[in-house]
Amino acid sequence: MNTPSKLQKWVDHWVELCQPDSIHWCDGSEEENRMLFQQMVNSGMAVMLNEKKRPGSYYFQSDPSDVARVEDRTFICSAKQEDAGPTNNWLDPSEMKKILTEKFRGSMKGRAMYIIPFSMGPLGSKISKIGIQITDSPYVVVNMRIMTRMGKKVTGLLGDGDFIPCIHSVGSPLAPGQKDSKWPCAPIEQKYIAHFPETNEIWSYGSGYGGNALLGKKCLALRIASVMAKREGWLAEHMLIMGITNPQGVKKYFAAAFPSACGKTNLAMLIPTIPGWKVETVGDDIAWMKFGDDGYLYAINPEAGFFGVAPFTSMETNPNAMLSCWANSIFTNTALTPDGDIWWEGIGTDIPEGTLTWTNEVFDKEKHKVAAHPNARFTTPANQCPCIDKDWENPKGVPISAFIFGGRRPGTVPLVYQSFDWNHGVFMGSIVGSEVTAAAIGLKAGVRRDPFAMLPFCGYHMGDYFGHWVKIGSTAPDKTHLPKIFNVNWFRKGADGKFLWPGYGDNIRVLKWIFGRVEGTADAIETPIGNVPPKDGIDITGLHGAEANLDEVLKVDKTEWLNECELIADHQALFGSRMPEELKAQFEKLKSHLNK
Ligand code: TSX
Ligand code: MN
Repeated sequence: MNTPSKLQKWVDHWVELCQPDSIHWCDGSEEENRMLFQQMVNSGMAVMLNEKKRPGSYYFQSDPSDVARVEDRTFICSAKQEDAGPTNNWLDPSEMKKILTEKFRGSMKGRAMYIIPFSMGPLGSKISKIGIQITDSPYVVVNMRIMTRMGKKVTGLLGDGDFIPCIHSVGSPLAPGQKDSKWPCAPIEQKYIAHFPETNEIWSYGSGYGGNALLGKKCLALRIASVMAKREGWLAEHMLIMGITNPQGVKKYFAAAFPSACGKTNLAMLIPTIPGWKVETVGDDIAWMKFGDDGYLYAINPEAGFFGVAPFTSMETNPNAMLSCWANSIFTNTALTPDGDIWWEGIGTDIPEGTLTWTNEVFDKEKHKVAAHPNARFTTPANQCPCIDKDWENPKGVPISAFIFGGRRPGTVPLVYQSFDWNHGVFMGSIVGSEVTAAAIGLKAGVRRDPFAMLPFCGYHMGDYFGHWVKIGSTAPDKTHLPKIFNVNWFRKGADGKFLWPGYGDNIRVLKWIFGRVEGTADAIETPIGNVPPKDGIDITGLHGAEANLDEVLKVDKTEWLNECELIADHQALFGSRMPEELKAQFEKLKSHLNK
């Protein structure tokens, strides 16, 4: 085969620097996949799960120091620091490349280098992007095979065209004869997840876990893509995409952004509790959106799998996720049962005697708080999801009718409200956040803002990001076809500290009102913060006792919102002169509504 020259030159450079023992061009085949798993089983990195319980599936335990994304070690290396903004770590690009070149020098000694051609988005879609990841981790290869379209079919499509270069090493070279560790990685202070937004490059060193290492996901599809999207006039967002069909058979698509721990994957795969309604999944994490020729905004899911948090996923909370990972899946940092299956807290069954914890000890409830790490993950192919949407791989994407924002707010924020207009909706997205307890984050308790759920994932200044959203609204080809914007809060609590809303499948009742608003059939009441449903606007048939809570969960309390405004003022100040005038004006309008 004639290897494309741009690609070959780039690979040659990294081979010379990293000095791997061997080079493997990934073709994405079954045989290659089997060979890699076999190799990892032989080395002790992987455990093959029981073929009868979990066919084609494997279990991994990471190093205890390498269990999550490392935000402190994640950098946006734009030429100017102010372009990275106050919420990103920054280092001068040439400075970063100098540091990392020395880290990568000889970093793959004793290991194989894998070259992974991958497409984010359906092959050949105009919205898709091709990346090439170099890595020395076979675990990364098998995960990328599930999470992206990977291998020979991508190389063929690429030709000598442009690709987004992604270089990755676990940063743990082997001396001759040195025995490998089970999960090689570098110490925390030597990890670097570096993005070069002006040249579309990703350099990741020292971690083998999730978003640090599977570079197509957070690094490419969000941080780099967000910058490309701003340059090119589209949107790369941290959003699920769901199809929703009413009993008359009318179907709409919604995209929704939530900070972590709000149950985004659960919402993407929701099973409605009102008869006749159907929810189908296009994606659970990332949406890339462009205007179509008809003036509607079309979304694709750039991923091909789900990399979901395992704990508290069960047949009760998310049967579709449980059924997705029945086979051909990878489990990382869950617990391992004696009969060769996986287990985690909240899976819905008692922990079997003799289960191994994620730290590979026999579980002892006196000694271990949990058996699975709270950030344990399943990696599973999207096409195994029972509720996958028939258009989930449509290269055109699906037309989005509504954006939904939300967070975990025990007070102040009603169950659902709609923005007055586009810019007001952008303002709503910009103030998204979850209330956290001091213990949870080791910091000040209170509302932790995560605008558009993009704070850890935006590759440029968040003030400019808000400006980009304003511009998408003002330059839309047909403003009447823009998605309507909503905010939801499943987590409001009563004076007794109990959740006021049942959540989960009953969230369809809220989605039904949103559906009706988009269709122009549902009523709303204007409040200072936006349009809320009238009490009879939320269908609570079959929900006993819910009527009593409905007033409280829908309530907009002026005093609470005036307090909220003080927090919003601090939040807006963070973005300084890059805060768009349009959003400052929205804030003034909110305060004047509340003071009327
Ligand atoms: O995912 C959640 N969703 C969205 C579902 C489509 N969770 C779990 C969040 C952590 C990942 C929820 N938790 C939701 C929710 O809508 N709501 C709640 C809060 C809640 C928890 C338990 C109950 C009710 C609400 N149970 C009973 O009242 C019996
Ligand atoms: Mn995410």
